[in-house]
Amino acid sequence: MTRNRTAPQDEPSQPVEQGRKSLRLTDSCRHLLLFFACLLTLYLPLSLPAAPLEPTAQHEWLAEWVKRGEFDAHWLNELLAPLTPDSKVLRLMDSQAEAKPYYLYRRNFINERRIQRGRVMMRSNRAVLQRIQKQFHVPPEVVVALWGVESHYGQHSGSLSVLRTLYTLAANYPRRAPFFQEELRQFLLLCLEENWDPNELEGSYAGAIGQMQMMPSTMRKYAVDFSGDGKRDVFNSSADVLASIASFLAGHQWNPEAPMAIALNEKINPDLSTLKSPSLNTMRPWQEWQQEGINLGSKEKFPEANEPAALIALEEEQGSRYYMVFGNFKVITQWNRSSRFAMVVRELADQLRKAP
Ligand SMILES: [Ca+2]
Repeated sequence: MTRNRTAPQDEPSQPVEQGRKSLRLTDSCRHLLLFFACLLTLYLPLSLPAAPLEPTAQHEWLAEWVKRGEFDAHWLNELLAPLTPDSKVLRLMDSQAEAKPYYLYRRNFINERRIQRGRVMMRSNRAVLQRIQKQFHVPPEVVVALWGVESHYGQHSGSLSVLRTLYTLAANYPRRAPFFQEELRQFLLLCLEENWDPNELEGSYAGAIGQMQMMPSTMRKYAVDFSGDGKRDVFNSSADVLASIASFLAGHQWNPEAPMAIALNEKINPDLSTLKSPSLNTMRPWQEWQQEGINLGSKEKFPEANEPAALIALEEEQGSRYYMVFGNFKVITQWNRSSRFAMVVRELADQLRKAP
């Protein structure tokens, strides 16, 4: 009964086996069933689906893409009309982890398993990482750390349909709809350019794709073919994945001479809690911090006088821990806005650099 009510009326809604059984029904039974079906139609009008509107007619933004000549209306409608919103995606978007204190957040990423596998990956990709470093001027351990944090080195790249996820968020998540509408557009353009089947690709609940979990717009801009086969295969080729990460970092002005972050020793510094930067957008040249008495202790890599710097605090079990963070730290926050994210990338990279 439920099946009949939700199925379009002009289509056979019975699975094959049930269909076979119905062949044995007598004519009078069939008429009786038809009668009851008509009654249901009369008394339960609200439960019947409205005639489905074509997506390009339903959503102005889709119509606009067609008007601009970016997509064929028929192609879009065929792709999008069968999709239903994915409630799991909406639930996950709304339940995004409240900002956990750093020491709890870190546990998900900095653990023996991820460090050991990262070291194996550093070794098994050594040659390609050297070529990448030569071309993009970014350190291998940072590239591999981002790969490790994003997908455990390609082991977990998400298993949700990218198309359905992005359409769900573009059409049913008002808080960030314009953002996801643009990501859906970029995804569809990518599919056309790369000859990908939009229905085939899987990704995260936010629509991030590939082993480095880039959003489609970022991927379209920064992904590269480094294996030389002419395809940006961010799903299977570790050379393409690693070079794409490096291409992003280089594109955001990674400075190979500068540090990312340096933890501050409170015993040799002024009261750090009063000096904290309001945000990473208010970085000041390192020399201004020096003039305020900030002491980095003895470190291998000192920043240049004009290196942009900010003072941040992350929560440890014993209380706040303070760091001077520099331009490269901000580059990582262009990948993911969270300072905690940038700091786990830096910690994992440190562990990988020390690799035996
Ligand atoms: Ca390739």
